[in-house]
Amino acid sequence: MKLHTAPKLAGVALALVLVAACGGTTKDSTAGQDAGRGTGPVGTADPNAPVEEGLKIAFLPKEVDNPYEIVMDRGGIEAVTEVKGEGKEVGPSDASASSQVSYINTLVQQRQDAIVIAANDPNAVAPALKDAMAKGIALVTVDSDAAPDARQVFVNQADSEEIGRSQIRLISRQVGGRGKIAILSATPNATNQNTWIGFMEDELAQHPGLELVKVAYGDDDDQKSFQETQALLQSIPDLKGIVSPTTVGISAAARYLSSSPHKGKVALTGLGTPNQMRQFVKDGTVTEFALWDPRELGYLAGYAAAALASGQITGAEGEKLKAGRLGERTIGENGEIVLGPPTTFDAGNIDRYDF
Ligand code: RAM
Repeated sequence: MKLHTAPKLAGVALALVLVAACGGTTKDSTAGQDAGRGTGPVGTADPNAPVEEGLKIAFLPKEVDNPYEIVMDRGGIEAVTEVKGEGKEVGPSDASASSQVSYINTLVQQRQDAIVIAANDPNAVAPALKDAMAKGIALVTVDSDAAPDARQVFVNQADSEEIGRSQIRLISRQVGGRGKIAILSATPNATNQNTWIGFMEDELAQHPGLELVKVAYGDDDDQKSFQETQALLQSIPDLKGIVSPTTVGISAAARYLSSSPHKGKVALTGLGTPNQMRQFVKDGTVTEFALWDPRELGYLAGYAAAALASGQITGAEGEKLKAGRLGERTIGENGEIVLGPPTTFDAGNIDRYDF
């Protein structure tokens, strides 16, 4: 039930009247309607509703020091600026399960119009997010989903199954289809990494020569990821490859490998930013890895938040989202919007990317 979306219809109706009357709508002009959001019956979207001006949209990353999340939220704020809103980023300094809860509560008190969150744990944040929605705040998850009933829309970077399966295909190619591999993940609770790892495990059935011997967790902390890499190499002497589906993990693992005797012998792939991985591709530590553009991911989420808060979309399957320079996207099953397929980077193309 998307209780929080319905009273926007009243806001939309009023907005349309205002458009007719004065040629535009602003946040203040519909504020009275917004106060009632979250109490009426389920509504339908009005794709022609104007995006309200002055929307307050907050971005809550997994953790504020993660370079990937910084770029993503910058892209989100860019979108909010384009629609004449006020965007900001606030968040915890660690990616632990409950670290975001107090931030959500503060954003509710501040009466933000929308929250865009990369959830550190699907369930730990759910009660606070549901409270936010009940109070009329539009809720978007991006990058890492929360429980589906605790948000309206999930902006996913790419098809989760394809991300997971392609990670195993990459490592299989790099180790010649045989040998022990390990995964260096982010936190044990991360929705996105756990979803991808599920598909990786599934894909392993197609690669009988590969043996997944351990899943380690670097907690999206650079130092811990570095140490976990060292521990993997010491405890599994015949390890052939590491898959790290986190930009923090793969860059720390590459740094460790690049100055160790394992460089070029133990394969490393995963999800990394070209800017963090460039030197390790050039020095032969890494041959191929993948990612999407985090700036565009945040940008898409910013547009989704503005469209939700303005009643253009409700998060129902089939609705269309107008997303600035990205054009139009259709909302899929379970309120999911997908950015697009990831790119695989190697020595031949990495210099063409700057993020
Ligand atoms: C890290 C985070 C983020 C993930 C990327 C690939 O920055 O875990 O959630 O999407 O890696």
